[in-house]
Amino acid sequence: DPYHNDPKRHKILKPASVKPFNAEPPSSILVDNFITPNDLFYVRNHLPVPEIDPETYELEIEFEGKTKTVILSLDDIKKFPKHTVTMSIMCAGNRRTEMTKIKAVKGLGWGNAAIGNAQWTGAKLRDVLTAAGYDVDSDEYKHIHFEGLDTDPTSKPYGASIPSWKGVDKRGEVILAYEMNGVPIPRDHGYPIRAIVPGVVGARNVKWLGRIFLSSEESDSHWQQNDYKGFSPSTDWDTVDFTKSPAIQELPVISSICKPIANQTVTVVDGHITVQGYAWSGGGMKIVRVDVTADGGDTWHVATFDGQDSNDPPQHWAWTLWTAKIPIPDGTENVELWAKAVDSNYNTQPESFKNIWNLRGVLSNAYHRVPINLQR
Ligand code: MTE
Ligand code: MO
Repeated sequence: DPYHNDPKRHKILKPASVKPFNAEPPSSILVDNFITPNDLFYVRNHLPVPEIDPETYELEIEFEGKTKTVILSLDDIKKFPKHTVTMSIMCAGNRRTEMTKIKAVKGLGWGNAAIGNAQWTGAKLRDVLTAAGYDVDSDEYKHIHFEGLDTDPTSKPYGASIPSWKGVDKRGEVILAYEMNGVPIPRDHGYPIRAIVPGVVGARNVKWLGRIFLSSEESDSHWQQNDYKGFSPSTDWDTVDFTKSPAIQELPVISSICKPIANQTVTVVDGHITVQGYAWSGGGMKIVRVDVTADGGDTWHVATFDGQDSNDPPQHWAWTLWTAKIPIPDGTENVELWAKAVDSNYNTQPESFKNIWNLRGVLSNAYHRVPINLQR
């Protein structure tokens, strides 16, 4: 069993698959903390968790067309100036099960908790590449590949790439992280080194980083080329052409209601109920507003923010936690809550899943709709 060395996980994580391990916490716990505790952070593994000895760990850095390989130990990476970013990581498939209600999709059945927010500490990729002899202002290579030390049965590693401008940009804050929330990164989340790419889809935040490769081309990995791409709702498995869609990088704006949960019975207090959730946007955009309605959009109530980073866009990497107080007319026995967020570019969420359905069930960011029952 290639999975026999996988780490122990918190019982609260609900597996969507066990081998490889994929699991999310109950969404209600997300709004309890601005920083998601490490053991409650969703896990998305495609392969067995590699067993890595920190003493012998090596990171290889290579440049296309050049023979030299730079090799760094864990201690070498820790010698660079330490940088911390607070940022959310979200899977492109977060909230997929809601999209599935329109029509089946291929992908793990994620609820709305395939997202978490953490403080990541490490060396700036910009500094590491500069030390490796790369002129970060040269634009010499278009793409930076990241390869994990997790491999499939044919020894092919998990891999992805990002545009190089993002990897070396001063404001990009891409780091080679060795700490998650102040402790060494747990095995499930990439021990000992993980590429942290703020504002960019989870899939490019490569865990158990073993190799960095600068190239004129994107990564040719399955996950870059034949997965994590969006398509028209009318594209099916007979017509899909993965070469025609770009790989997902910066994610669109999303929000979700975490409390109450669907079909919960909620007590009306002083004619009101309290609704809590998260909102987040990719590319370093900031959430500027969250609107909630309980009457199908006739009246919208603006949420207050409980947790938000002070960083300005385009370096606003963390999610926003919010609370809305919703008035409930006397006698109402049930309502459907809807939430939508607006980011600092005034982009907002699509109204329904019907028009954004795609065969892989990614980018599932339509209004969250949560039916609840009321009691007094
Ligand atoms: N990195 C490696 N090496 N192997 C993986 O399977 N999964 C990716 C990404 N990095 C993955 C990886 C995906 S799809 C997501 S959503 C995030 O890691 C999940 O990060 P987490 O498990 O720390 O929440
Ligand atoms: Mo993912």
